[in-house]
Amino acid sequence: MTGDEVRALAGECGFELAGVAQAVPVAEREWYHEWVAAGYAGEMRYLADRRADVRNDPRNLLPSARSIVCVGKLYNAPWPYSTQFDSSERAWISRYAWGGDYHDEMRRGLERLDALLRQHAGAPVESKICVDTAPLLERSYARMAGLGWIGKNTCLINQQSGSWYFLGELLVSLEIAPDTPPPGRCGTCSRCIDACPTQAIVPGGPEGEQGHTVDSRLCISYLTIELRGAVPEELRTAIGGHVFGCDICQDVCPWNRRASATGESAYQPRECAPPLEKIAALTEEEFRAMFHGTPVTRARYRGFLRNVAIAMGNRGLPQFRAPLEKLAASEDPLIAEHARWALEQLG
Ligand code: B12
Ligand code: SF4
Ligand code: SF4
Repeated sequence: MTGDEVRALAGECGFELAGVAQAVPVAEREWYHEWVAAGYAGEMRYLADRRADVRNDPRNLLPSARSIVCVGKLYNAPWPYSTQFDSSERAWISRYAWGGDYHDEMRRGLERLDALLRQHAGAPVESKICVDTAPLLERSYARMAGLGWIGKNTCLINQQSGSWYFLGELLVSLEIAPDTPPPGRCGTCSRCIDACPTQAIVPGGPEGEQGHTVDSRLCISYLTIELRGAVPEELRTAIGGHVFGCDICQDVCPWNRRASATGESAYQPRECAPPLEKIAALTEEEFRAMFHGTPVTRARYRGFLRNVAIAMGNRGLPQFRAPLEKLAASEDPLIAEHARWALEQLG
């Protein structure tokens, strides 16, 4: 079977990008451990526990694996970039979370691809599907499979269509000719580094101090999605109106200027900039109903209200005083403390 045949089958399953990498360790696996040792994973324990070593070799996930079919699913929608958006009354949700949760949708597509590959191979095949949560260096294998290069913002960027892609993999026991990784095309550009509000893109990477990496502890995406406790005070102002995730380092990337957009119903956006007063008043049930089936639920109710309080403090409108006073009276000390901080910002 050839890479082109795999790409044709992946296209039938709705994946815009596909390629093949060998199921062997990648050279930069060492860097992953240095990244964790430097503390850059913050409190994301799933990156640092026993699963860290599983990442060294994809055969730890499927011992018979010979090839990794890597796919990319475009999620961009023809709505504005956060850097073009200006409304003090509204919050901002990052692009990947505007529609339904991608994990289930990607898995369904990969199950179809698995079935097609089996038919095509005409022989018994062992396989394993991975999407995001598996201990696999997804960006590394996607690069090896020719899907794109790793930008200074650490995202996988495709030369033709940008970086608004979810990644997924099908580990298979089939031997398929691997694709070739493309060259890096960032050149002397440093827009993402300059635009990051928290200076989270720091020197480092498999190529040493000349390269770039993300210190999650500073990244708004981590602070608003993954961090469960208090957001360090010195970082709160830079979060601006973000209440879930951040896209600034991709919004400013020249390779996303002409990024393609998806027309598929499963990835259609529902909500990108909800009014802050509305989301500050949500009960837990209303929060679940509003964001049901979207990635936003990952922040959990209390984390979300913590983020909303920060965003209100940063937007600074006088009409936020009353809703913030309500949040400051919350029984949850996390929400109450962030709301008190926000009230101080209103002056
Ligand atoms: C933990 C995690 C995060 C953390 C840490 C991010 C980070 N940059 O490391 C936080 C919470 C901050 C985060 C944020 C986001 N994430 Co995230 N995240 C992950 C997760 C679960 C693990 C990533 C990881 O291992 N990080 C550790 C570092 C060391 O690894 P890495 O960045 O993957 O880098 C490896 C390679 O790229 C390679 N490499 C790095 N630099 C270079 C340079 C060269 C020259 C070469 C050759 C190789 C190379 O070496 C590294 C391994 O040692 C992956 C899913 C997965 N299983 O991989 C999704 C994933 C990376 N996230 C994804 C997305 C969409 C996001 C956000 C856009 C979400 C948002 N809007 O808020 C942001 C983007 C922020 C950013 N600039 O990275 C997508 C990325 C898609 C893409 N096009 O790249 C992934 C792949 C999920 C998926 N299945 O689609 N994420
Ligand atoms: S996602 Fe936002 S905070 Fe994180 S590195 Fe990119 S610009 Fe910086
Ligand atoms: S903004 Fe520039 S440096 Fe950053 S990823 Fe895009 S091309 Fe590379």
